[in-house]
Amino acid sequence: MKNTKPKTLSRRQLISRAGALGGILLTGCDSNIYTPPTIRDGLMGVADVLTMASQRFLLSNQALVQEHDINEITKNFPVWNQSNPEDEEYQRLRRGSFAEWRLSVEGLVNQPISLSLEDLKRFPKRTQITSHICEQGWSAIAQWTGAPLLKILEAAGGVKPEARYVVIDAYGGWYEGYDMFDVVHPQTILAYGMNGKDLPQGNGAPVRLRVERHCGYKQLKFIKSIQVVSSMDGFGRGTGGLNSDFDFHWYAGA
Ligand SMILES: Nc1nc2c(c(=O)[nH]1)N[C@H]1C(S)=C(S)[C@@H](COP(=O)(O)O)O[C@H]1N2
Ligand SMILES: [Mo]
Repeated sequence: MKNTKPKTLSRRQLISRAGALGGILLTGCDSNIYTPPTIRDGLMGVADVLTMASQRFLLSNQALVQEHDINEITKNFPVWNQSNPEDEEYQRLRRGSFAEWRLSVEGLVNQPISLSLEDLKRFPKRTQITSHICEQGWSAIAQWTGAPLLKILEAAGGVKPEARYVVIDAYGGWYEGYDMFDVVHPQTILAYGMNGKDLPQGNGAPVRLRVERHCGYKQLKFIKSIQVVSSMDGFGRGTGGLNSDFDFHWYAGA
């Protein structure tokens, strides 16, 4: 993985370089607009800046969900639905303690990457204690530790201008689609830790998604790959997720 320092641009610079940009995306941005790590002097990808600036704008109005106290953590957090996908590849990786697990990040990113569990653990970490609310009538609180999804897309060189959704595939056949509001949300993490330990098998080892404004079924377990796409057409019924295909709402956030 490349490790490049983010640089900042003033709003004036950004506007002058992205001349065609209407005012709306910049409303609310201050002078420290973050630009993706692929952008360096003289190699300004206006499209990247636009995309990231608009993501920052999206981000600026997003509230965090409530985080709980460590003493509110639920003892015996349930293992729900799939607990150990039968998928042959998954079983092979599990026997090897996921040392050979690789997360591919592809589609509409500038530089597709493949990350091991160790790579993922080297990203800036976020730990959060949140409520998991299953649409099937239960809820529980746990502490999750992982890498922000936004940081992973940045490591893949940022997304292309036409990027609109992230589709995540899981071992065992589940998949889900997420829009950029959720993707860039600071509490959206690829979690490899739960309650201070490695993510247990039944709760999605080696890595699951936490997308905290959503119900249980969007908290995808046993993650296999990440794909950035411009449209959800062609996925299931075109609404973006196995559960959406079962008539759960694609967006059922709080
Ligand atoms: N791959 C995969 N992800 C999944 C599921 C699943 O069966 N397979 N179930 C979903 C549902 S409906 C819920 S409530 C949570 C359950 O997570 P848990 O087993 O950690 O309680 O995972 C979600 N993610
Ligand atoms: Mo659920």
